[in-house]
Amino acid sequence: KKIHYIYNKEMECMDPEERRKLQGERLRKTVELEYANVPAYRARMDEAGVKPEDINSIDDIVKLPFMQKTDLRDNFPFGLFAADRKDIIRIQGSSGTTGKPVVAGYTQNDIDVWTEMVARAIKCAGGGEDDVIQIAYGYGLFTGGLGAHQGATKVGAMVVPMSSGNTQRQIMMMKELGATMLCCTPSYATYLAETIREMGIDPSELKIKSGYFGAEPWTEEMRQHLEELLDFDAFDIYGLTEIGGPGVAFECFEKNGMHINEDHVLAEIIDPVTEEPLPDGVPGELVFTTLTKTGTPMIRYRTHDICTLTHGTCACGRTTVKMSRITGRTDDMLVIRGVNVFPSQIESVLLGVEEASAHYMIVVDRVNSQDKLTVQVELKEDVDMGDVAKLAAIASRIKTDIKQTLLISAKVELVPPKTIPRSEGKAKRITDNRHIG
Ligand code: ADP
Ligand code: ZN
Ligand code: K
Repeated sequence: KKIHYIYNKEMECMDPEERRKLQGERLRKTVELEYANVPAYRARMDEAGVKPEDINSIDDIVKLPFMQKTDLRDNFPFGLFAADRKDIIRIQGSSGTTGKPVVAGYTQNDIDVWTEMVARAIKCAGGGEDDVIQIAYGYGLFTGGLGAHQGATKVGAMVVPMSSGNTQRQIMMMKELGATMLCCTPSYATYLAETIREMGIDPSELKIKSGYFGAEPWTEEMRQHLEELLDFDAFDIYGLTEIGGPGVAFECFEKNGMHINEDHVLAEIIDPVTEEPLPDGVPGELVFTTLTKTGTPMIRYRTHDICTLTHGTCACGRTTVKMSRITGRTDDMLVIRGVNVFPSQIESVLLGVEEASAHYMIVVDRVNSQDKLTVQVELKEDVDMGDVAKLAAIASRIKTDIKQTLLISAKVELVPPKTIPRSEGKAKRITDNRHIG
């Protein structure tokens, strides 16, 4: 049942030495562009005493300074753009650390590169002209919806841009239109699959053969559960807005790691403390350099995602390096329904609420395969716990503020003073009951 479809043999199955040469040339070009057009990074290169002329092969990458999410925030919104404003044709973004979203600008070239990366993934799972591909990722600033859409369009499939939500309608359309592939977050896929079963629909009544699921961590157990429910092949797909969105890496039928699109992005694994490169198989922080982006190129961008890399030729024929599933993060970012959430964002919302104390707890559960976010907020001593109407108004105000800042709904529970456990060391602000990783 394993069939190895390859969209771009030349690039995906390239001789590794030849690819390293190509990467070296593209790295040099990227660094030249960045040095010429992005003052913030030029300053950092000057400080490190490195010039574009010092970059003559990919081995020289270690000379270059790192970039971080804070660079995007500090230079928000356009400070890291390397292209002329008139050449930027799209903005995509994700939620960031201070309520300011992280945005990336795309030139036509960048959209084409991104589309190619997703097309490779879709083709790899058997997608093509005969397919009906249902996109149940959210459409909008979030890269999931449009990313999958562009790639599915590129391979010539009949695309059904459902966006996320409206579960009953999703299933009705899936059945009536004969969708053969599904793209969404793994938690939403599981919810859809479970609902399909609850509705008494047998997978044989559907035509779904495969799907790409990403934007949040998931496990091998979840894959097995999903594949049993829908009797199809479920694949992992990885990406991040800063590097170009979903499709940076994708699984093949071997289902043992995601192939990184190495002609477009260069991956490194480093020790997050010493910043030294780590060998294959040793878990560390994933660092990406874009090799072909012109809108917002990123150099040695620290993702905070933890995984391992494996080089070699895969049974599918690809020679591109594979990354393992993401097993954790080096910061306290939570990924809830595909949306990135930092506890500090919730804290800054609560700081603006007069009745709220500085004590809170973020609880994440998985109910019906969907992430549920609950924020427990301890009230100040002088709040009248008997005034039910007032409490309801406070809770609803906090809920609205969280939704506006984080773009995600949370349940808000107000608790009496002195009930959130105090800590003498590092405050424990998160209870994640999802057991992932
Ligand atoms: P995206 O639109 O791809 O979700 P974001 O910038 O919103 O991009 O989020 C990127 C982050 O989401 C990654 O750094 C990672 O933590 C998480 N992520 C994306 N895809 C996966 C995946 N397949 N497995 C685990 N985590 C993922
Ligand atoms: Zn493979
Ligand atoms: K995400």
